[in-house]
Amino acid sequence: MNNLLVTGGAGFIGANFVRYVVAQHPAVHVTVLDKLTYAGNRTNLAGLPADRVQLVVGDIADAALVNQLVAHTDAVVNYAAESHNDRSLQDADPFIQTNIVGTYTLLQACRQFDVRYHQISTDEVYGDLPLRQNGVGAKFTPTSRYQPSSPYSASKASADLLVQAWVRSFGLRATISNCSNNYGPYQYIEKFIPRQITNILSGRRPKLYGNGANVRDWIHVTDHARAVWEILTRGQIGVTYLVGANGERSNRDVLALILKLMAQPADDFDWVKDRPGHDVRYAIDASRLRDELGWRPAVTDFETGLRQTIAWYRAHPEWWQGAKATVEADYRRNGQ
Ligand code: NAD
Ligand code: TDX
Repeated sequence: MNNLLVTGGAGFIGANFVRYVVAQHPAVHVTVLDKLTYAGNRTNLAGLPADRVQLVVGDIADAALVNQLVAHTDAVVNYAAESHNDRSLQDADPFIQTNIVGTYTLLQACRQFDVRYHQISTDEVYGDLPLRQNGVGAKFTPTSRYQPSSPYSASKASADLLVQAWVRSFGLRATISNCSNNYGPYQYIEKFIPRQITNILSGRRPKLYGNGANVRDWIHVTDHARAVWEILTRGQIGVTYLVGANGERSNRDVLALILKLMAQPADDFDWVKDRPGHDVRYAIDASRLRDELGWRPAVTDFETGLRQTIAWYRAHPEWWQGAKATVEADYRRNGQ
């Protein structure tokens, strides 16, 4: 596996994966195919050696371009997606086009050239879980039922089903990983954690949806990157791996920690309109990944990971300041 095609590699999780591969696997050359949408940023790949990483700006739904690139690669890892639930509620079109038609285009190319394929997916395809009662609650497993709630998660679920069908009907050598919420450097500032950090850094008040009780299962993005590498190189074809690090926290608790770490008063935030159809709780059972591939998260202390993430946004104002006013104006129009 010397030549990798990483689609969406100029986005948050994809860029962290590319950085991981360059640092840990010196024999591998990475071609990034990225459309550079509002969420893609070529500076996410800045400083990487030009002889190891090449960025091709283009669309995963462009069959001619995709075929040309896939013909010369050993494996494709597909991170490219429209990734934000709130946007999908405003306009689902790009989600259908990129997440479904784009995935289909990649699958057809990998089928034609017999190339190994890995689909990056989300725990959101399984819908949500009720809040824990007295600390007890179910988790998603690889056999959980698909019941997505939003246009975004429905488009990701659709893509997963296409991958499963291409494995079964055409013998495509593919795997899928469904990961929980990622945090870390290079995450676009529309997302919960970087939005609150950059709100504080720019003199705005953090915003909490609904009653803040919704639970997300946080994993550091570098642990996700290592999990994907293990699955890509040692995973069983046709199998789905769930990726998570036992990081369940309510949004209220995450915000409280951000406020504490940034030395702000505990009540210095606004309650805003809830997200329609807001998933209540996600939780991942990653036993298969742990037992079969021996994966373990390295960042097990959320407070340490969050402190480092805050430090990164503080140290890189030039990375986020240009987009901040527009992102917040869009949210304000929506009552959020
Ligand atoms: P992101 O929005 O930060 O990055 C997405 C990248 O894909 C951007 O660089 C964008 O330019 C690119 N892209 C979009 N449409 C494209 C197209 N048609 N052709 C080529 N490139 C295109 O998203 P992210 O948070 O890094 O998520 C990456 C993947 O991981 C997505 O598939 C997402 O569903 C999945 N995922 C995300 C999380 C999370 O917590 N963020 C959790 C689980 C799974
Ligand atoms: O300002 C906010 N206030 C707030 O309370 C924002 C932006 C979000 N929230 C809440 C909504 C969610 O309960 O925080 C939680 C996290 O929100 P997002 O960052 O939008 O993430 P989520 O909807 O959970 O989806 C994320 O994880 C799964 C990624 O964006 C998806 O791409 C991934 O599939």
